[in-house]
Amino acid sequence: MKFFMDILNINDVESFIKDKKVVFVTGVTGQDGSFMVDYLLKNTDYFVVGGARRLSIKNHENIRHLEKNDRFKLVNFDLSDAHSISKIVEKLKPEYFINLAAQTFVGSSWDFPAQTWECNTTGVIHILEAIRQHKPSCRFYNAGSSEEYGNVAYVPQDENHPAKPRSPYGASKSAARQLVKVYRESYNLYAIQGLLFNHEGTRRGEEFVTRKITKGVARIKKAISEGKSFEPIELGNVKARRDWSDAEDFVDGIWKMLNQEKCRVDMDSNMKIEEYVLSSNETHTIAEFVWYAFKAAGIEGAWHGEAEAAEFSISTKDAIKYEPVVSVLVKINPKFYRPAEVDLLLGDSTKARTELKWEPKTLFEELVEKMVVNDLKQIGL
Ligand code: NDP
Ligand code: GDR
Repeated sequence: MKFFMDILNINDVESFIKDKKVVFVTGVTGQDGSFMVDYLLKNTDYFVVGGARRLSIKNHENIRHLEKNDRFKLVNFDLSDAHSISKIVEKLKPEYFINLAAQTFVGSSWDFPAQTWECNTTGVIHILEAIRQHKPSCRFYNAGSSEEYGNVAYVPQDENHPAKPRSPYGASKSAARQLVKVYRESYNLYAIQGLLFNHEGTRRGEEFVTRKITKGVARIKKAISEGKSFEPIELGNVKARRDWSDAEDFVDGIWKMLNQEKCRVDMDSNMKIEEYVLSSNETHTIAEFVWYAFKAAGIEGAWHGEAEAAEFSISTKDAIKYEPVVSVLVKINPKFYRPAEVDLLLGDSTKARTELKWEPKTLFEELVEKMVVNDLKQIGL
């Protein structure tokens, strides 16, 4: 049965807070938000309030483990509602506001360009305005993305790379970055937008390519182990390259960006705060991810063919072992192609590693394996 936690009205949350110091995190039903809450509960003494919206089909699986945590509450929150955002900041007076909510799926941003803008850009104005008016000392983090780089000008991409977005999503994040900068400089707010490359994990949404692959691998592994036939995984552009890391490593980087030592200064002078790239500094194609994911499930395969005719199938020696159920494991379906693609992302996070002493702990192959093992476990393997 799907799990659902009570979402409180802001006035009800006030009674839990009393004089406690609060961190407000949005997007807590998603991947990063839920990991951020776990991180804060483990590493700080703050009371954590999560923003979540009302859903007709209720699914709070990523925060199920927090149900009985007495330092965590959920409050009604929607990026499109300026009034409620203002009320949240006014009543909670949070020390930190960490905005990890967004319309996050790049592919859908062509279908819903206005809604993407409304959430990812206008929503950020609502937050900045609320902070400016009700708690200007609140430290604000907004989630920026390597999608802002888009059609990259050079490789690897660092903090100085220009914005060249290729999707309504990338454009919405790029505009939000400018707004965060304008508010930071105009009102001396501690407001930053990190530049985060792809990060994945066991709570990754199922439409993103990594989780789609690892769930597909688990499904196929189960079919094979039961001697049944299976449908291949269908993907779009498998030649695109991404710089993938573990989301659990990135929440630490976000918290470090929000607590830059040199910024603990008087509030009268303009604060010198920096925005940072977080990345693994490695790049892999989707095709490589497929290979590693099947390998993690004990299935050796290889790619054959080009473009729409490309297929990933079980290697010959294993095919004999699996006959007669063996078929193609992955095929291309052009319906997953995007109107415009970001072909190559490769980050350079030297600045974060040097100045914040931040470093990703999980390597690419370990990340793939962790996701596959989790999905195998979820279906009883
Ligand atoms: P998810 O898709 O896992 O989570 C998105 C969250 O946003 C969900 O909790 C969702 O709630 C919430 N949300 C969506 N629309 C609204 C709205 N109108 N009002 C309130 N909440 C809303 O994303 P991630 O955790 O992966 O990403 C976190 C942030 O980091 C996002 O801003 C994303 O754009 C950015 N980012 C992510 C990267 C990645 O690789 N993961 C890389 C770079 C940037 P619900 O459950 O109700 O849908
Ligand atoms: P991305 O992630 O667009 O990088 O955005 P996604 O996993 O959706 O796509 C990565 C690459 O894989 C290609 N691809 C497919 N993608 C999906 N979703 N489904 C497929 O079947 C498929 N086949 C190939 C895509 O074309 C693309 O090149 C993520 C999100 O988390 C954003 O919110 C975040 O800002 C960026 O990462 C950094």
